[in-house]
Amino acid sequence: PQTIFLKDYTPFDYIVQDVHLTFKLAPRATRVISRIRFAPNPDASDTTFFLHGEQLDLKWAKINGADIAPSITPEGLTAEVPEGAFTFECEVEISPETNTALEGLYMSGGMYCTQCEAEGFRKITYYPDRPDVMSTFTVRVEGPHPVLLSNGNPATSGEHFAEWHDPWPKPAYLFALVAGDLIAHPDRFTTMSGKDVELNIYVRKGDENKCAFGMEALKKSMTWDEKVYGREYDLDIFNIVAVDDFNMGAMENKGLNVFNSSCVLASPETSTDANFERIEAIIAHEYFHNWTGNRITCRDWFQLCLKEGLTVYRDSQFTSDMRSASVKRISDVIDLRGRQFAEDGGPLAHPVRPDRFVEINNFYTATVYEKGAEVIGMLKTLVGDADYAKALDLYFERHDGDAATIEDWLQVFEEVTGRNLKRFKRWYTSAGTPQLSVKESFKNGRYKLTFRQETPPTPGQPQKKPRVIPIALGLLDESGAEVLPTQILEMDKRQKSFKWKGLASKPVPSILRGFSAPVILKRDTDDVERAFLLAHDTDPFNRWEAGRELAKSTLLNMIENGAPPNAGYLDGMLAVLRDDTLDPATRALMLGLPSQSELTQTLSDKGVVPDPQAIYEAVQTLKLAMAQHMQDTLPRVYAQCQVEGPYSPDAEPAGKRELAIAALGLGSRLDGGKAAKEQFARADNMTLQISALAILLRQKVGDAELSGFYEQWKHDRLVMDKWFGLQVSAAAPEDAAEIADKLTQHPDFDHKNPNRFRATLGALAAHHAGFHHISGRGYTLLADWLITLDPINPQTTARMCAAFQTWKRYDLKRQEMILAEVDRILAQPNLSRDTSEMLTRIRS
Ligand code: HT7
Ligand code: ZN
Repeated sequence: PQTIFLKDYTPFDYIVQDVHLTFKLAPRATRVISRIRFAPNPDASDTTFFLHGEQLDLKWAKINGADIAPSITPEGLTAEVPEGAFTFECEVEISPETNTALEGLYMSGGMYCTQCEAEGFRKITYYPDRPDVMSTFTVRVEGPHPVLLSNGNPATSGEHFAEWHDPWPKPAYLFALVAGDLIAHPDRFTTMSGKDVELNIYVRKGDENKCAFGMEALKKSMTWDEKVYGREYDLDIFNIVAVDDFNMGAMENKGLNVFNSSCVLASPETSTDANFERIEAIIAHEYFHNWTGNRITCRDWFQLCLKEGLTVYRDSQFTSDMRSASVKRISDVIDLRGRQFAEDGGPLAHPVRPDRFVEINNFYTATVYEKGAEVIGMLKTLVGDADYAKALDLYFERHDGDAATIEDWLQVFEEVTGRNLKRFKRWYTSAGTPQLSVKESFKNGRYKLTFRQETPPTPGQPQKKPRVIPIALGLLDESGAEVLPTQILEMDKRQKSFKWKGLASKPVPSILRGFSAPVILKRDTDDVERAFLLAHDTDPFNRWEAGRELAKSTLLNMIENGAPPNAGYLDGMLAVLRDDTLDPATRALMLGLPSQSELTQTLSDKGVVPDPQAIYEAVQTLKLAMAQHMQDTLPRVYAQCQVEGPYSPDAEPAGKRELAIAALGLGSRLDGGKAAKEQFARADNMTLQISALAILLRQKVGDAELSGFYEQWKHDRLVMDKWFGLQVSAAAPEDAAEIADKLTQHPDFDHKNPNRFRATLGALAAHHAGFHHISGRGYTLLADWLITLDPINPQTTARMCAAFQTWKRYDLKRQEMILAEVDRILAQPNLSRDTSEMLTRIRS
């Protein structure tokens, strides 16, 4: 397979002036008729007329009304064209019903829908399917379906047809079409300039009572983007459609966002608090793309972080404003360390802006998205809020309608601030997580901190240059009072010292407040200082971080030295549990332990080969010790956190439920699940119901509740995904693969549905001790299913291959077992480009 390089970028030889498409829908024989006006691109050096096109059955093609006989390859079409402007027309036939890859035009639950990012439009018709080719689209959809949708504003419609016109030039990856027997949940929004916009969430019959929350989230997002970024919506209508079969979360097609139904449908009975929060964030994310992604798009797919990093950053600002900023920050960092650090530290490491790819779908990664957002957060920290706002205004003004690059993005910051961002740019071009070590000294009232940065080699990048790291720092005195409020240190060299004088005593530093940079902080410290920061730090993130570090050091000591749980940690957590000045959500986060895969990473960074079973057992032992230590307080906290009145997914009641559930989970280790059974029996919302069920399954006392849950919810696809996933994630390590295996034989298991596949096999891959159980059954089962799925859905298969990326951390036996499975998959005939690229990189 061919590798595409950033350095080889050249513009397309033609400009697309406008596009007219007609779709005559039929499940196995949809006809797509296109009329596209091209003109030579004055910026191009060549005049080859090549249009992408894959799996299309070409019926005829014309240029300026005359038949042509283009040459066709599996990748596209080449034709002789006249000089100057011309009109290209063609008709192709495609088969949506048999399109199981869920890319291009496909069918899901009887409806037609599309997914064109990144390169799916070429499966719909012949076209220059690249993001820098932008054009207006007029689309006619013909079919017997009550709802016929496309991008832009509705034009004419009649019996069995509808026409849409999108006045905003867009790349083909933002094209969308939906047709089906759908129900609208309608609403309206008045924009800041007084424009009235029609809003709809379209769903399958039966789901109409699950749209209200998503609609509120959409309106909040529209208001927020006006207030915070000055961005107004720009069409007469904004439609969202829920689809059951979808490879990712959602897609920001212009004026017609398509959502995985799990990311938009919500009701108290069927969705958890976490589901509600995620839905709100994803609706915001896709809506925010209207400016960061759609109005300003990417020149090429190497610039993906330009839209994704910025939009993730914007959606995290939104969630911080709607909910608790510190809780959001802590949750984001947990996620970043769990997913992105693992990627950055292994064979799949790549820069935030990659410089090569085989299959672009493999680069929708935590590095591009989440680290891409962190880079923007750092930029804002360095330049300050006011200059960030000015730079964004300039970015929108200068690049509206453009297909832009990271260079364009950094240029506006350079112009607004007068800074040279050459060194900062390394965050975009260099892979790997920097390790930031720090040494301190104190003498005669003078305090010095010396930082040193080192980034380990990553594939293709053996040497790393130093980057600009903003370090948010505060200093506390021995009483816990802040002697230096937060300030930003700019670490722009490999090694740099910062000094303060006139201090009465040696301060305790609070470094990297708010996790001001995505680095691994390495500091010789002890549990006494961690406990001090846990008790006193004024920065909520670092207070949580101190507790986390304490938990880690306790667990590592248990794992490596067989030590008992650390009494200081248990006391610290008891104090947290009792601390009514801390909001419940923060307390719940503080009581959480580092994930087993995070502990694995820490151990392997220290050169210790991790034993997944030993890690699992240490975590269980510590949780039991916590329960015993907190025995008297847990029931009181549980009782205090009961929420009265009707269910609300807002942050405050959700935080209370979270703490109640944490208390219940610990308490159940002592009461054999009695209180959890009671909660399950009286639960009137999914958060309480499924959390109780999870606790019971972990205690192996939940068989009756599990069957009751199935009977109650077997009609609901999204709740059944939870039922599948939970049984695997709550299993003991030795049972996880067997339970997953059995579930794949359940009549409700459908491997073609990505949600169900991920719920079951994704849960196995995420069950650290279960997946890495020494029997190797987890590896084999996952590989079997990846082999089955690859010919059906390469994108979802390839994404799940990432489960194998950490193989180098483990002992030789596990390494051999993993590699044997990787090789078994690689040996399959006709393996997709997606899966083969992922596994080849993982193996390297
Ligand atoms: N921009 C979208 C990314 C995407 C995608 C979504 C659904 C299915 C396949 C996809 N490939 C790429 C989603 C987003 O980041 O908002
Ligand atoms: Zn996005």
